[in-house]
Amino acid sequence: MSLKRWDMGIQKRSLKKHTYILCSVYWVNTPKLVLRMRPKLFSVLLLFFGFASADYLKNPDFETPPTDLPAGSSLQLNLNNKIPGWSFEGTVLYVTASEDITLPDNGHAIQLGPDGKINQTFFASDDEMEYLLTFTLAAGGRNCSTYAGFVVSTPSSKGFFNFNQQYGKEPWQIYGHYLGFFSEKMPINLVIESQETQPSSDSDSDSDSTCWPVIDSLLVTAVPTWDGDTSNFLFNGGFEFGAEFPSKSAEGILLNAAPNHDESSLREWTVIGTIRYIDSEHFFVPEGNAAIELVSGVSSGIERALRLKEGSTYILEFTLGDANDGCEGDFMVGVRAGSVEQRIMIQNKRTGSANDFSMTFDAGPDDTVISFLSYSTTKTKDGIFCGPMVDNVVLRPLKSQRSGYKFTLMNLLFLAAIKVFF
Ligand SMILES: [Ca+2]
Ligand SMILES: [Ca+2]
Repeated sequence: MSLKRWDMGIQKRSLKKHTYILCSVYWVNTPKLVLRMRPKLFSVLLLFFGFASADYLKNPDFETPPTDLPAGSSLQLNLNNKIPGWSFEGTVLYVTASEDITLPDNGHAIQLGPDGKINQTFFASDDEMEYLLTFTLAAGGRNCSTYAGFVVSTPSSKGFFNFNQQYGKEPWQIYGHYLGFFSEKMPINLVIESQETQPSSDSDSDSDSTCWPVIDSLLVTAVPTWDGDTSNFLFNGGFEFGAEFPSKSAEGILLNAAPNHDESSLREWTVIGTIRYIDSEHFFVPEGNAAIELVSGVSSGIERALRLKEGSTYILEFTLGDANDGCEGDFMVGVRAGSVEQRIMIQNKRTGSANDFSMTFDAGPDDTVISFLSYSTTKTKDGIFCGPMVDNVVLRPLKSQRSGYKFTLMNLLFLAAIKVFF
């Protein structure tokens, strides 16, 4: 009999225009024994789960122009116009990339003026899924003293966004947003409505210098719910589940504060302040396809509370470093696990480097809070906020980890002995 290979049992489930793959790992010769994936292997395998976006939205990039549109680069729509796939109200303009409005893919987009609103109803899949949105928000002009924003809402969620010069060099930014938990082909009304921000008290701005927001390239992603994995008590500790990265995501995806871990586009983590969701294609990511960067200075971070067995000892392992994005200065990161807190100084080598850390703690009677907070405010030489990178956060019982490694080692020795003698 063969004792030489792992067999990967793969279940492939197809949804309407949506496919994801579930993987499980078995040792071929011990069919009743399902070996737990080690966290690193688990994180890598998440890449193959492929929670891909489907074509939930029609005309998500507005490249199918409104009907009855005369020539021009920035046109206010009226009752004679229809935006394919979308309904609109109030002041809505169809804009073309120009010197005043820069878009990542050039092309066209929608600008929401005063009381401007667009909406589209899309249909959820049969299965119970979490829905996330990625979109591009562009500054609607130049020399703006204030940036009006917009509210993105569904029946289950609401988020306000406005352009913030502190988070990127480009005159556009990509944001992620949690839409809700839907199933059974539910109709979901996605509404995007402008909202003017109050000028700061020391600003002499008038209404002419308010730039109204431009929206483009909406991407809806369905993420399967996850029942957990005992090799890591922190689901999504590798940050592989989150808003989908568009191809032009060289500055990552900005994630605003999320009120709790359920309503977060960084699945299962509460977001504090603003963080940047970064991909391995454009940033240094120690493991897998994604990590996070704490970018809004002091108190920017992530948090997760969970119930652990009182009196038991746990180990929290994690990776901290720099994302190789031109950030200057060293980082101070506060890591909390229950009653234990450490402040860790990270030397920023500015080349994309990382170190692994761990800390042990005993669980108390209440929910245990795991958090990573930035205790430093750092910027690039261009004045763009940046900060420490976090990845590969693993929480598990200290005893299980030790016994798990012994178990694996004993099995390997046993198998080696069989191979030698038979
Ligand atoms: Ca477009
Ligand atoms: Ca990762």
